[in-house]
Amino acid sequence: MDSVNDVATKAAQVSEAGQKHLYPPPADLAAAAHVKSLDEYKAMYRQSIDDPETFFGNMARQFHWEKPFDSVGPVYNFDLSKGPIKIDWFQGGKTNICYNALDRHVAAGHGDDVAILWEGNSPDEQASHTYHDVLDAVKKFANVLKSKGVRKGDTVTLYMPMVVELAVACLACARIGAIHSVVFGGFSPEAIRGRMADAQSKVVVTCDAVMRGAKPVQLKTQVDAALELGKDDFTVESVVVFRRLAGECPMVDGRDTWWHDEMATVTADCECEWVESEHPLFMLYTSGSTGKPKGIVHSTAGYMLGSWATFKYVFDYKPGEVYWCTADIGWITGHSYIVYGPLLERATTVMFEGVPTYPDAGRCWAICEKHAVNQFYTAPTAVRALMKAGDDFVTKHDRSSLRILGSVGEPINPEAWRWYYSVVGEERCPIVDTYWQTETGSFMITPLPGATPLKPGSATLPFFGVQPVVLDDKGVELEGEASGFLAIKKPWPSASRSCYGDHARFESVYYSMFKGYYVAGDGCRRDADGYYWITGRVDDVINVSGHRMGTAEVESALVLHPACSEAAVVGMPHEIKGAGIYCYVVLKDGQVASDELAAGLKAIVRKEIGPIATPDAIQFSEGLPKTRSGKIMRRILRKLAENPAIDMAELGDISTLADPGIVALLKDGAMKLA
Ligand code: 6R9
Repeated sequence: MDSVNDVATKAAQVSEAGQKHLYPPPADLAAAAHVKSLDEYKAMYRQSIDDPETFFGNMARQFHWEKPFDSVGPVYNFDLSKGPIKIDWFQGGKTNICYNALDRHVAAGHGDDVAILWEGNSPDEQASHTYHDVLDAVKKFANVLKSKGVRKGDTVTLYMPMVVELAVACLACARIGAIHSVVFGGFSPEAIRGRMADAQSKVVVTCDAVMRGAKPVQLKTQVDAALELGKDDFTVESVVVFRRLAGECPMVDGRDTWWHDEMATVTADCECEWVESEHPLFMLYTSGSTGKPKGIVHSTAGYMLGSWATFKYVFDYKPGEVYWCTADIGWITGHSYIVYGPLLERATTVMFEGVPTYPDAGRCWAICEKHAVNQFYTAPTAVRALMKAGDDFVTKHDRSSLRILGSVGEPINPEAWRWYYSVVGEERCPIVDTYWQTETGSFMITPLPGATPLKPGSATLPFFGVQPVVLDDKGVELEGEASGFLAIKKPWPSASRSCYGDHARFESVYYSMFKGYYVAGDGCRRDADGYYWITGRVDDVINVSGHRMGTAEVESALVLHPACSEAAVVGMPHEIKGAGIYCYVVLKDGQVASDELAAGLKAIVRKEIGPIATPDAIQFSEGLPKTRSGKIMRRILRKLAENPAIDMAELGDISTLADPGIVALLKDGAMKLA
């Protein structure tokens, strides 16, 4: 864990760079926005905190409740010393999120509105799916799941690319009260196996293969390998395979069936299963600073409220607009802001199968032009990569439909912010820099485009119902301008409820550091205007291209290599990815460092976790900087990876190391590598 001093230094750098200008909301946009001024935001925010019963109660009543809730809540305990952590919203209610995302709109006469605009990897492949079409497919697939024995409360693993069928499968699970666990399509068989062993799902939905840019990606063979690896840990009875490419695809008799064959045997009649407000909707695995990824569990009603409200207000969505989030549904951003949030608001949501650089770096802007996209939401890493490709790729496409731009995944550096704002958005479109996490389910700190003056690099102010605080090293709340740990004081509707099958872990990771608070794992600074500046993770999590990578996971993979005795992994600055993965490796006796060995170590990480975890640098070293009690001093490794030329004096106190001499050796090695 970083100290508050580290956070303060980072905070000073971040805000100094971005705070010079204030960007007020464009007047015409504000005049027509859902929230039209900072004062209006402040009044709504106040009510959301002082009277959640009325504020969230009114919002929630626009949904269909099979059984109305008795009270809004929240009933909660954030204080471990007072018993188990518990969060409970909309008690006594029964509803179904699939019904609210689809049936409700069709019943109201909007069945012909476009729900999903799918854009294929190749620019000449696209499809438009109405609410009616999606509902029909969801009912059928829900029947397929039922025919495979899936019942309320069962888990279903989805390992799929960005095809409409992935959204259909999620909603079909929700329809029957099953819990979906989407595993990102880039994860390795080992990573799939771990997630499946934890979730114990009997049914897996996957796809034969998909093209990503010019590259085919095999999915079914990865699933097969995962099932083989995990055959002693779990039993999978059915694998349903969606056919995307026409190539060879091995199928196991009695276990594997084709999506299209299954869909041909079922009817499109399928009633919703009405579930309690707190019924788990899905789990999604995310990396932490220790141990294996944890299955973050989200509830039905609270998540429904949170994903919908944030979508509507932050993207200022109006009927008929076309909204596009470039994330993959394998991450939380895709869950909340491609599938649930937009569909609950009856939006048209674009789903893109390909990559932003195929066939060229103008693809995103070509899609914006083709579908007349109004809201475009992406990650700083993509902005930086596209910025590098040059302005011509942007300016040759018509972007006049764009109204609002969004950013998520990591702090956006002011340079990328300004390019996004002036070149992509022609200084016309507010940028909503949305700070949130897998665990929070929906936006926590974010501007409202018609209300909040922007400061490049700041996620600005809390969303309705969110009470952020800045804590010092001892967990004391700091007032006014302050730097420290970002924590949340009261529950918001879409807060995660548990780690799947391990509530004790949930409590210890998020609620044990400071009693009475949810601790996010990020450092932040609050400025004199009350704006929040996120400074990045304060734990052993690296944010690579906006994706969370636990250093412990990468280390566990490295030590599986027969030549590796010990490894320590830290983040390093990376121009495009934001952070890269820097590995210090100590070899076993008799092993000799070489480029081949470095390549072998990289390969084992790819195999164990997936290509997103590929190390950017491997430094062989004699040893690691350890305290006398054997704890690795990562602070030193981080500083060296950041700047190999760093002055020894700037490394801080190294006198508590068992062997202070190791630091000079490490520095030497780092210089050679750089
Ligand atoms: C949604 C998502 C969460 C971590 C989070 C923080 C970083 C996300 C950010 C941001 C600064 C933003 N993060 N959005 N940092 N500004 N707008 O990314 O979820 O994958 O769980 O990552 O990402 O460090 O703690 P997840």
